[in-house]
Amino acid sequence: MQTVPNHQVDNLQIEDDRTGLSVECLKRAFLDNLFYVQGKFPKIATKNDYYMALAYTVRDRLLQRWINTAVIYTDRASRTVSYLSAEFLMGPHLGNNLVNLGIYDQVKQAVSELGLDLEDLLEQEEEPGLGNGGLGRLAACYLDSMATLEIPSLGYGIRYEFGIFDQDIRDGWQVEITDKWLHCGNPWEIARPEWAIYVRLGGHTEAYTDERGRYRVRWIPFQVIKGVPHDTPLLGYKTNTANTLRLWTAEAPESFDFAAFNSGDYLGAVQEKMVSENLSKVLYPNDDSSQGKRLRLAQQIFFVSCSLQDMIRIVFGQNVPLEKFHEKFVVQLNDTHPAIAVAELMRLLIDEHDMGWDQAWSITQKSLAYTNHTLLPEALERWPISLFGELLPRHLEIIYEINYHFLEEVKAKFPADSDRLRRMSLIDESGEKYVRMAHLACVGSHSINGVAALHTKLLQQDVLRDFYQMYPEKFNNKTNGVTPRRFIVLSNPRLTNLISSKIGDNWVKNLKDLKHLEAFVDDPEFCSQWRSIKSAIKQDLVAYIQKQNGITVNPDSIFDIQAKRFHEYKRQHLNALHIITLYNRIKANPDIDITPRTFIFGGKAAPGYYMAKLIIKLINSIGDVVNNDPDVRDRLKVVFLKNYSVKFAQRVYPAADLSEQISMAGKEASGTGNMKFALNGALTIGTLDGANVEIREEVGEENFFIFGLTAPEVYALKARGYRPLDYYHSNRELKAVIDRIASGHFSHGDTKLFKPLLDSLLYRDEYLLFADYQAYIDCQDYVSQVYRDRDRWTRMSILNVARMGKFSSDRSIHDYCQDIWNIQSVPIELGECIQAKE
Ligand code: CBF
Repeated sequence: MQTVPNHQVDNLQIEDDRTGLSVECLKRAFLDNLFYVQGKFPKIATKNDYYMALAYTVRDRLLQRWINTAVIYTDRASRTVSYLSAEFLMGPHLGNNLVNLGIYDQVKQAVSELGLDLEDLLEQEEEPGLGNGGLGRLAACYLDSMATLEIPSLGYGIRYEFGIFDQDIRDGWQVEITDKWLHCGNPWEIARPEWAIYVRLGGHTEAYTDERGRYRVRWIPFQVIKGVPHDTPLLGYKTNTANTLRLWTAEAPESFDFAAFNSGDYLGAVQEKMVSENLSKVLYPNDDSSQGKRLRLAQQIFFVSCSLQDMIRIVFGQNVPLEKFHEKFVVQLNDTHPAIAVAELMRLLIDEHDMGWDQAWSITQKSLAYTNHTLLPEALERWPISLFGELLPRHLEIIYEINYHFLEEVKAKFPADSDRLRRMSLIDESGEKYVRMAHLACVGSHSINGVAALHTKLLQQDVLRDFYQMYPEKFNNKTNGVTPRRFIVLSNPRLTNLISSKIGDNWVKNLKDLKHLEAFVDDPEFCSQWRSIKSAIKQDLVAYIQKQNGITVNPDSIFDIQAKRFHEYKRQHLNALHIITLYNRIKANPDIDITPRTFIFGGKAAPGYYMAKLIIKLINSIGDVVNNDPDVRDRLKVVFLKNYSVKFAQRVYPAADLSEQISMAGKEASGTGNMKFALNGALTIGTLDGANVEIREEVGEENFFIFGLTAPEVYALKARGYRPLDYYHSNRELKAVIDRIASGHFSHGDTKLFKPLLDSLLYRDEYLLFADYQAYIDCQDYVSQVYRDRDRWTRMSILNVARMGKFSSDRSIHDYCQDIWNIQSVPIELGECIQAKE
């Protein structure tokens, strides 16, 4: 029997080059990886070679923990969370792993002694942009927290070859460029072709009677796709737990290639391969909208089927009877993208594993739980029946049967209510027929949660009201959270050090401990240190902006930042109306006393979302005029930072004075950027939407700039009949702003360019910008006034940070564990012998 040594021999500490953490050992390991993995030596090594050598050095240290974790989970057949998500926006791995391993400083010293700069190497990493925004980033925060809380978990998703597009700005317009995150290789993952899984698509079904005389259905597919898992270890913060992110790549099964090759159809075989590989080629770049595309449905069944089959393989591997699937796994569905899991798990249990309907249904419901992330009707996924049946004929039959049983239940609970049956059915029959994925998820899960208190309430009252009345016990709220490791410790080391110097570093794992900072809010020295840190970080951003955009920014101005996806409901254009209001005031009175501001924007628009792209163009056009108008005299600057990403976000959040969270109330499910800004000491200007409501409750209303209509007021105004033109005619400043845009002032005299945007505001204004305009401007004037009182602002900033403890993703995960998953932590000890099979 072979054993892996635990490096402790007769009290003599021997450092293994793959596991040791001292500076000397890290240096040796780094050079070893440079030679033997990259095949390079310093004289000819590129920056990427050095990055790769360092990444492998760090990965080796993860592997030690990963393997220990896997051994213990396997031995104990631990209950496990499977987090199914079409998106994981992980951000760069290297820095986060250094933080979680607790070796940031040693590595910095090691590479510096080798003549390299750690920041430079960190910059080198191409981040895996396998998500659009909030939903994918939330999944990544949750994986970090699960590992930190020592919760056995597997993240399952798709290894898109092309993640979210890179954004360039040309002549003020967004231009999309293909993301090539894999072009230099990915040192963090390990492919596991031996665990490949096959997924069927298309074709037809046949009924038959089995040898025991039972009615059965067989699915004869048109196409089979092979899913190959690629595993990435995810280490918790200062724990030995390293969980797994398992992403699937689509390939053509060889047997299919052979058939075509043998028949001499070489091109046909290659074509087959390309069609198969298409499935994991590209991430759909749409946030908050569903387009009913065949490829997207194929992607969903692909990763869901691979993942469920993989779980069944694990169940069998650990000698757990399949009847206990729900005891071994709880499967969290991250929005409706994986909702096909309801039908697929039923199919696997019934058709492939011979289980009866009732037992399969009970296991399915007990295993699955559904998180809803949006109230936008256009984002609720529905698939045309024709498309669905063509791609997934067997699943459609199963859904019809689930629907039959479900509607019987509804009839029993609400007799003689045919309208309710129509509303709740899994099939929308109001026109062309559709499968409603949110309904499928609700019926097939034992838990349904929203992502902020207001969002959950609105789900219960509106979007999922019928389901709430049917199954009130399934509904619960789980307010989102963010990981303090990436979003303070890694991205804001200066603030981290200051905080830890006062209250110790327990807060990194127990974010509520930040409340101890309140004791220092009246300490002038602490306040001055707080201010100096913000100011130094702002200086760094000033330099970055100068380099990136060639714009000179005043570091003492208010850094007023809106960084998020571009969408009309998020109202970046309301922010633009404020900029023009200030600009108009300066033009009318050039000597007016205005608190200097730098307006910073970042974010991508879905490539097909014309209005969002026009808003980007408007902001850049305003910048061109305002930044170059001598009357403005550097009091206002408008900066659009291109290509918003996790890496970029880490640079921007710490530098913000003011965080813009100004969506129309009732539209933003939660938001998580709002949490990251506030954790870094920015004050928020926001509506009572999503998690803003809870942030304000926590930090205190006197430390939060609130404005605008509430969700009930929004509904009431719309119900009364909203007329944006009335606001335009009756508000002098608003009219001047709109007229200035319409005059072509920001478009070189072109009066047509922004007309579609202006028309949509003047004649529809679906997101009530005009109704909220005056409240927003008044609130912004108040912000400018408060900012001039530096002591007051600093105090508010400290209190914001001190009171943000609730918004750690550790708290969210703790709540999921208690209320939905019923799962306990499994601590991992290092140094246990790993025994090879005899
Ligand atoms: O819950 C995470 C985030 O998800 C979204 O980004 C989404 O894609 N539906 C929402 O728009 C956010 O409000 C939410 O924070």
